[in-house]
Amino acid sequence: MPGTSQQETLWKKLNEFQIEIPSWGFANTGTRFGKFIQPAAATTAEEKLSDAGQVHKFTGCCPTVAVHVLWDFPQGLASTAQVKSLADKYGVRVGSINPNVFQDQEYKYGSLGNPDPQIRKNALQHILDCVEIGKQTGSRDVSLWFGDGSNYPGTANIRHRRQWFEEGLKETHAHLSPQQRMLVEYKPFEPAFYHTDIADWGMALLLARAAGPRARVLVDTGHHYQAQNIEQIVTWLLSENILGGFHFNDRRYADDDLTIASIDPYQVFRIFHEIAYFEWETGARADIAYMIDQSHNLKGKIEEMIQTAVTAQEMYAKAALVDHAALARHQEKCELIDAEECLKQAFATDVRPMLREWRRSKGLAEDPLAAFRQSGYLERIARERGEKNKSAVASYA
Ligand code: PSV
Ligand code: MN
Repeated sequence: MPGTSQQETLWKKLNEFQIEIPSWGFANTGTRFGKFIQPAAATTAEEKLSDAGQVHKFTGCCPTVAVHVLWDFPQGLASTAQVKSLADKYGVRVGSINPNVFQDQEYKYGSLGNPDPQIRKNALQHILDCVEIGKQTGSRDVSLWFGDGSNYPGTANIRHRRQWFEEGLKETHAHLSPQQRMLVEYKPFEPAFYHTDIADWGMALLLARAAGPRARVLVDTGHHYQAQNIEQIVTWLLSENILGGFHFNDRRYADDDLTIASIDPYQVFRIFHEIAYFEWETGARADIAYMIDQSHNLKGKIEEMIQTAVTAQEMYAKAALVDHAALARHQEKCELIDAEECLKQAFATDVRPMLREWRRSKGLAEDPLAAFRQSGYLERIARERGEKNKSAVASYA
């Protein structure tokens, strides 16, 4: 058990920290230039949930799985009971519900922002089905991302589309149960390359406010322009009490969906630090859904997910070590070097021994990745799924 008060704080933080993993992180994915198929990749919702169960079993901090309805619910709403019982079977719970209104042909010119009222209605109906799925699975969040936008100047009425979004999101909010929330995710470009209907945190905030009190903003770390100060956005959303959740991933160029902290660990640390500092100052727990949104194209999918969860814990733990009282004093007096050193000191601390101790106390393996590798699960699923995945290559070629 931890002795000093700093250790106790850290322990408490680790007990609280959970991060949701996405079902789509276990499936074969790629870029628009092609997919590299892995023999162990999950090919069904059941396989995704089984893999997610392994991640939670070895890390102890990933009890929920975000689902993408079009990809994981073959019969839509009618698949709900089955997906829920599969999650139970593999020791996880269904987490945030992600509607998919970007893939079908009818969404070529948009979903809730489409000039065709019938297509807007269809998109809304799918989202409302997702709200219903969330009620049945007991999930709190319906997580909304839209590919809507346009590719060429002058081709879309941006004001009308904003209005249609406001209407669709208000309608969605009206169907939420008191336990549910809706999260509005923003993204500046891709798949649309001229304008995106919900391009940044300001637009997401205004739409969430218009929708109603249980709407919040979702920050996907990959959805910003280069050099944007994401932790500042986080502090503003916290101050406005409208930060609902994160999609964590890292990137070097655009929305690369790389492993969390693989390119810029200090960035994730700074985000966690601003949240911890807010909590220290206000005495309130920030009610935030931490989620991963990564595309595991080249690394082994389950291994990358375990690496991700462990790294997220490390960054979260480092941020918990910042001496907030000292930082506040140094900021007050504009003692720049001392203030900055408060962050650097915490960031430089090796929290891994402490994490090993925390895992031991929970009956978990000290090294989740090594324990998973020793379990034989990967070899087994590669054998079982190998043929199916081979034919995926054939059908792709
Ligand atoms: C879009 O880039 C996004 O970040 C949204 O969250 C989607 O739901 C997810 O990726 C998966 O495509
Ligand atoms: Mn995302």
